[in-house]
Amino acid sequence: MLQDKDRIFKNIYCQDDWRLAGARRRGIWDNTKALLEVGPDKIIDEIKASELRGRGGAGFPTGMKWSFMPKQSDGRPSYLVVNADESEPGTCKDREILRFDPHMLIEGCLVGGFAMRCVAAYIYIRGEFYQEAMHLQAAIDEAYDAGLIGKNASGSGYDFDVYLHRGAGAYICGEESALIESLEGKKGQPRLKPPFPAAVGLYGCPTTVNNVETIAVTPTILRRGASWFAGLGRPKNVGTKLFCVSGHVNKPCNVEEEMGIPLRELIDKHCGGVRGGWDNLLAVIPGGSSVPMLPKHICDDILMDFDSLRAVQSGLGTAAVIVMDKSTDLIEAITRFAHFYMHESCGQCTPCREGTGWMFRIMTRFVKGNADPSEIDMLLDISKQIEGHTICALGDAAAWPIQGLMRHFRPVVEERMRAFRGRQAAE
Ligand code: L3W
Ligand code: SF4
Repeated sequence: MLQDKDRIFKNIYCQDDWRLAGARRRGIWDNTKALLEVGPDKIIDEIKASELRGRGGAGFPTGMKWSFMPKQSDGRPSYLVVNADESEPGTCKDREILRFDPHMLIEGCLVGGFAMRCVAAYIYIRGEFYQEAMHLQAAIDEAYDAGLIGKNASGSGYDFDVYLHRGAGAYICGEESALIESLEGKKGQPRLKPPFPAAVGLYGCPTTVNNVETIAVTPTILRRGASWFAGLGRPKNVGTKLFCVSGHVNKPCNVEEEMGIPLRELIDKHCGGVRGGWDNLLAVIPGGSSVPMLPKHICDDILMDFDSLRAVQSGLGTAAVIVMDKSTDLIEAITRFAHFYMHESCGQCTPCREGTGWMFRIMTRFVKGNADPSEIDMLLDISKQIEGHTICALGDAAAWPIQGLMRHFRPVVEERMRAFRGRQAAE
């Protein structure tokens, strides 16, 4: 279990003031100039050495991503874009940073922006996050007034602006290239990659898109050293992580823990255990709605990190842990997700646009049991036709929860169909 001395996020429950005075008490903006004095390349080397992986869902190595940005300008400015469009069902970790510790993010923007030679950071915040946007804007204003950002930011001799942009409630705008389109004032639809944003991003300029949590942890890593961060967790899965635990636990919570904590320890120590006890557990979705669920026997000793969860055909995703006890209708739960992805598909790719609706319609019949068992294979076939055949990961995200349900709970689905036929025969 993570010790208090290793906690990066000290105000996720707003025990202290979120404004500048409170932030300074927690060590934020403490001699930021010294962090920058080592120069951009050393900062990127340090972030590489820390082995930090992106906290938005994909786990891409942050230092490597930063190193893709041009070292010499070809006349185009470079930008940092922060993805604060937190919309993944089950996920509410960035929200706590935005409303209760916004200066952590702003200081991270300065450090990351400086390392990548960016002129500005654009923070794209989910439209529904009204209070968060108000807090963040107030904190940005405080940082300008105190000379921490803007001209000669923090006395570094470097000019750096931070802009806040509010989204309008589309999940797809959390996909980095759709987010860039939306920032540019266009309809939020993902772009084909490559080119990746580091080559052609916002307004056609070199851009890095990072998640809120990723950017927020970087000043602490620089202050405490890459080896401290890399020493927490497990090889290639290091550091601390914010977990959001919801569903059938006694005390749902957001908590910072060491990467690689056993799922059972996370639930028992921080959430008061599963409702009705561990034996009442049916399944867990370990990383937000986009990753496949895991049945109890895998949950018994699974570790919460990128590689452990990938090894069991799931993923850490956004570390949004959705706990489902034996009272859960898993078919209905996954059908609810299917509806979500159908609704949020931007409609550009035929497999996603048509397939998400098709899968949802089949799943609604599966909820009742009004289907033939052979349709399970047809549904899986449709999911395979979507997976990997679309412009962005939303198609995969729609396919995986259904595949996870059938991988682990196919007999439950078949039994529902048998029961339906039995009822019909009796009528
Ligand atoms: C340069 C290359 N850059 C990859 C960059 C790429 C991006 C990052 C990761 O999806 C997942 C998704 C959701 N040269 C590069 C390169 N990059 N190769 O690395 O890229 P990628 O494509 O692996 O992932 P992604 O499209 O960013 C993210 C899953 O996360 N997810 C949902 C997340 C939702 C939220 C939210 O609500 N806040 O984060 C949960 O599981 O399904 O699989 O920057 O440019 N060769
Ligand atoms: Fe749009 Fe779906 Fe294609 Fe993504 S996969 S670009 S959401 S249609």
